Amino acid sequence: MEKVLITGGAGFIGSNLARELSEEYEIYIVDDFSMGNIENLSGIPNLFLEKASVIDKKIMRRILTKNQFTYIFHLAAIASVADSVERPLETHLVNFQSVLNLLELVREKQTKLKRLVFSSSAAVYGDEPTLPKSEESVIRPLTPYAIDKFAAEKYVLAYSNLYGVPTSAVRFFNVYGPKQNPNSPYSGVISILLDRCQRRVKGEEINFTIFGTGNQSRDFVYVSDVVSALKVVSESNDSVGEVYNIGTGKATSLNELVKFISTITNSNIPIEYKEAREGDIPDSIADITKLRELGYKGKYDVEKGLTEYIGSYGKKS
Ligand code: UD2
Repeated sequence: MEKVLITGGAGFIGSNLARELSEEYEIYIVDDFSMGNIENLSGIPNLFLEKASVIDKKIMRRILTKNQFTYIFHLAAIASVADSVERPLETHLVNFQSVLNLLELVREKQTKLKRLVFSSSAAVYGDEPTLPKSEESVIRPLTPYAIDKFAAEKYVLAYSNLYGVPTSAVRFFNVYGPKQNPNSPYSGVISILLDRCQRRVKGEEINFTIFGTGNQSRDFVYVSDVVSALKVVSESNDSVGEVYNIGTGKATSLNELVKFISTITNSNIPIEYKEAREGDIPDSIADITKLRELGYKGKYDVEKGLTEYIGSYGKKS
């Protein structure tokens, strides 16, 4: 069986990708379980798990020396923007240094690789207000997280031009779905809201906090669509050395989300409004023309995605 390496594979997006690819490949995961969870991987066949940080050079060298991978998905990251503002040095090691280290190992050791896909973020667009964001839009990274993602993305694509390492990068918009960890205040807003609604239904006295007016909107993309997009990007010959937005092309406001999720879970969740978070952008929408040109077709609008996600909690009203 051919092999796939997924860094951050015990996390939200990585574990969904691992499950999908495990039907066809042996899956190697490197994850330090800082946000990931072993339960995310339950029942996945053909799995080799290394509990380690991607900044551990020795372990990464061993894995990339002992195995030849067909695909590598670098999803490991400290995904909290706020954390990167608090601890720029530590997050830089994970969000940037690990990427360069991986690229060097791949250049040296991997001879059968069909693609390395790096997960970047819509954060690279920053607060420049023109919408929707295409891959050619102005880049204005404002935080250590966004700067690291952009720099890493550039390195990843340069390795394709300079050394012939087959690479691609993707910029995730707001991904949601099963296995997303709701336990940090900077977890995806949908995972937090759904967690609060479920706990409310179970009788907890709990609110949901909206930072700002709730009119802010995001391009929320369901994780199953993200997994198909990752497959399309990794398998296409045209995507070598290229970067792609992964979103839906439609935005939904926070207020609309609350209304929909509160109704479908029957939770009537009380809302508390607080001041907007510093640096919060009003709206975000992806232009996904470039991704569609590779043959990608999203299957989930936000209603369909939320309905499936809520159903997967086994709590459909
Ligand atoms: C997303 C990414 C972030 C970065 C950024 C780039 C996630 C989880 N985060 O941040 O890593 O790439 O995009 O633009 O995908 N909110 C509440 N209540 C809560 C939590 C959030 O009102 O309990 C608000 C928050 O202030 C924001 C919106 O909900 O206006 C979405 O928040 P988020 O943290 O899910 O995602 P975002 O777009 O800030």
